[in-house]
Amino acid sequence: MSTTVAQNITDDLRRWIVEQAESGCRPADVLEAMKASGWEESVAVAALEQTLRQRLAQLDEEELPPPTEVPQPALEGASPLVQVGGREVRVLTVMKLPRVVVFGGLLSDEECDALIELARPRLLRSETVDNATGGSEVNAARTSDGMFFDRGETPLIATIERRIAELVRWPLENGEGIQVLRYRPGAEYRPHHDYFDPVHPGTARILQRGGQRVGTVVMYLNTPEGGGATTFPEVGLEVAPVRGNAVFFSYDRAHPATKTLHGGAPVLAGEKWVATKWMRQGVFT
Ligand code: PD2
Ligand code: ZN
Repeated sequence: MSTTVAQNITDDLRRWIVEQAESGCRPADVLEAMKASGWEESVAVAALEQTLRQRLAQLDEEELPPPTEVPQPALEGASPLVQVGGREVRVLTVMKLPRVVVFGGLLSDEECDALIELARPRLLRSETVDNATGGSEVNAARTSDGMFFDRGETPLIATIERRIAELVRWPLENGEGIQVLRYRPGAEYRPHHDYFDPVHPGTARILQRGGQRVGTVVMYLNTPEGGGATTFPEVGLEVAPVRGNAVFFSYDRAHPATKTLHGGAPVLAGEKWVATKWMRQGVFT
């Protein structure tokens, strides 16, 4: 005959379990100690699991920086079409975490071609941020050529900037100048986050010009013959680069919990041209 004695998981027991775990004791050894002091195994296992899971969730919360406001496309309606600046843009894919929205037809073919021709004579080997100083450096992780337009530099640039600001409901003044990148066959942009990592010594200087980045729009200016998807490796998402389409993603804190790690997969054939608009928390100066 077996008797079941109700065994209560008290706050003291929870505290003891956390202490043991945090002093390096393995869960299996904590379990053995609990059994040795009279705990029924299934009750002890449940107490251990529940307590350690709660503690992990608590630590995660404590370590996350607070969320900030981010650009938000107007997707409240049932329609897969949004009207921006007199243009009908298609909503192709929507994801919550990471926050990703893929748009079809954000740019016309003529706008794509015009951007490429404006950028072409000004291309230089792309640089990435030098984490130590906040300056920029040539980097093997990004084997493309690129250039920046000033905000509002030409009527076409100004039109596209107004369209993006309306699409994602974020002030035009918070946008960095549009960057155009050209990838040749074999070129890629290895996975990275677009926000500036707060632990890097150079970040404070970068943040003086409008705070953190909170959103990105990558616009595809051509359709490469092979490869060149924008990838989100943590969630297995690949956005096909199709001329005129764009991928938007936002990150409400400078933290990997946003799951916005993303890259440009190697171009396998032909060239890939993109234009990127990054958005800051405040006015970009
Ligand atoms: O060209 C891309 O697909 C790509 C991928 C990752 C662009 C960027 N990041 C970027 O411009 O930040
Ligand atoms: Zn990026």
